Amino acid sequence: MSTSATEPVAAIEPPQTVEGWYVLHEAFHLDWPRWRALSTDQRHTAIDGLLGWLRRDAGSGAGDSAGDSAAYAVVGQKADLLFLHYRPTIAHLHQAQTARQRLAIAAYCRDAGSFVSVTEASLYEAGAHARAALQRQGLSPSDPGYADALERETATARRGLEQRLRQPIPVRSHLCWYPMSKRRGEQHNWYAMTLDQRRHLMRGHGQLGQLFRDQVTQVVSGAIGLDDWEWAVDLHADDPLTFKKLVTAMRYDGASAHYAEFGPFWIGLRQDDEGLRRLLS
Ligand code: 76R
Repeated sequence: MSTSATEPVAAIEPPQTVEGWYVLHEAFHLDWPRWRALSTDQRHTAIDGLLGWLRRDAGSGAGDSAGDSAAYAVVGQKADLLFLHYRPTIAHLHQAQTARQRLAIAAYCRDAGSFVSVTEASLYEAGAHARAALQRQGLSPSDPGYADALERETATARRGLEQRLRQPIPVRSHLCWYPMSKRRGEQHNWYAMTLDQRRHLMRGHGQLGQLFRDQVTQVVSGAIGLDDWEWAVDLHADDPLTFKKLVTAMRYDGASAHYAEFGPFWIGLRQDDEGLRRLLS
């Protein structure tokens, strides 16, 4: 019996993945009239508190302070400020969130949305090599111990990726982030394709992406089971036109053309301490 891309088949397997930092995007509107009504001193004290939180919480040291945090001014009316946090655990993200809620400036901020995810790389290629090696050894996916053997075969690839998934937030002046999911339609269902079919599409995706490697740093974080979309896509670039060019190119590529569903797009300008001071003073 032949199987089409839309028929569920027994051999459907999720890709193996490697995870790194947990990620929180959180956005806020500032209540400008009330904020401006504060005295200059009160405002400066509140800004110092905000900068202290970003710095204290943004150390890329070990233990509780491991990870990174960055602030962005949001362009458009979706929000005024966006904070991006990388942390070792969900509990650490929550810690950053509750510390922010206790800041003086929090009394002037209104929630404008959040997203929880974890940096992720899928092992489509390394997984395929590993499967082929196991097949040569006479192992089949139904054998006991297959999952462990697969894990061992991909160990080197995993170690390489684990480091890449725990980098600081890329220092580029512009951020474009959006949530996305893979389609589960009647005609096009990402989750009903075989691993090989998806690997083929992801190879094309990766090759296209590589053309933009110098201009954009892409951070994909997985959110299945964590939030309302399946991934967060973060693109960091110095020239915002690159976002339009890259996302347009992707729209014409098989993986996105047939299978991508998009949430709202957010554009932010990265703010250092001075930038935040200027913005809020
Ligand atoms: O990580 C790698 O370098 C390997 C190749 C690669 C993977 C596995 C890769 C490369 N991506 C991967 C996974 Mn991507 N990516 C997006 C979007 O707007 C759209 O149409 C889609 C949003 C963009 C713009 C983009 C850019 N990528 C993924 C996944 C997970 C899918 C899964 O596991 O099923 C998603 C949702 C996703 C979405 N991708 C690249 C880029 C760019 C620029 C690259 C090249 C990066 C580089 O080589 O440095």
